[in-house]
Amino acid sequence: MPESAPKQAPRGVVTDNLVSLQSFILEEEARYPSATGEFSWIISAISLAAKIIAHKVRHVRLQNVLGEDGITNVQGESQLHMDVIANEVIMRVLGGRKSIAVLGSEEDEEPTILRRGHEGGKYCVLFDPLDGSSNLDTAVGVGTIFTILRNDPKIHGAVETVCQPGHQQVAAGYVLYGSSTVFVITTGHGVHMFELDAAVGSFMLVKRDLQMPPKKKIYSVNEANADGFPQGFQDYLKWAHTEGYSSRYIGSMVADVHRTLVNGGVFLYPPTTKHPNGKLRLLYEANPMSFLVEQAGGSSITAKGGRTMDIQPHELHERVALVLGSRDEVAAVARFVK
Ligand code: AHM
Ligand code: MG
Repeated sequence: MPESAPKQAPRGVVTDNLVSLQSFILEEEARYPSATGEFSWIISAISLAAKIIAHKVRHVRLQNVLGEDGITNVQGESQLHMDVIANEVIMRVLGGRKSIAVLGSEEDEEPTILRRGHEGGKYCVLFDPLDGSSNLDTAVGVGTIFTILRNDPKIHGAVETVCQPGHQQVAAGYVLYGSSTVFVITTGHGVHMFELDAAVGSFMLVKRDLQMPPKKKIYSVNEANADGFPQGFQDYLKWAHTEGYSSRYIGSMVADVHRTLVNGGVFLYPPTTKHPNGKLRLLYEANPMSFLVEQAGGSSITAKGGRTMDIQPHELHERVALVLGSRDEVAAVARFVK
């Protein structure tokens, strides 16, 4: 038999040692000699919450937690049992971390101050505990989105504290409870992906420094709303139809953005008749996803064409119309919406 060339691992697949999320974050922190380890405690809390939520999501029927809770949240949307459970899990797990100053959730009207700066509160964590939860009854992928901000001890109000533009994020990520459970994170040094090994109980590194393709003819949008989109978005879609684009839309942001991050393409939630300012929330949906996409080589703009992460927020639940994805695809949309 002729000697064949050694088999190459597929591009992007990690071939080095097994690394857990915990050790990866400790490694990252070691870049900063002054780091105290408090940040890695927060990530470890988020990963613990994610494991608990992943377990719940996988047993929603057996545990009889599908359906509505009978409560309407601040967005005017009825909360599902799983929204409430996921929120409580994250609140309880993060509540014990001594460096967290403020927690803010999609499910709660106001951010909660846990401790002030002089009591050791260094960071704020904002999150959407279970995005896309209305898809749970059809077993579609759902997710948790989070962002970590610094706490400025000079600012006293909780809302003012968390209303920071996206470019100030310290870290951001999401957990996708899909056919596998993946944890995707950036601390501003690339995007890294971990997969939950449920038997071991750890998120393990599967892709270091994920870079998204600069172009891919896929758009992801709720096209049924197209008649209510501003003209530029309608023109973009007409153009994309003539250019041979494919359409992929799950209706669960974490799943749609994850596909866009891995395969390339563009994800859009433009202004609609029902949501003239867009539907997605700036602080805990759009900004964390924009940070990840930019770190993976893509870009993220608003319906007005500016960088999403440069918007100065004014309230916790502020909405924004959003376009994010592969660099060239976002640029193609920008040509029409300007
Ligand atoms: P939610 O936070 O109430 O779950 O809503 C956000 C979800 C996103 O996951 C998804 O991108 C979007 O709503 C889908 O909206 P639509 O059904 O209007 O297309
Ligand atoms: Mg949401």
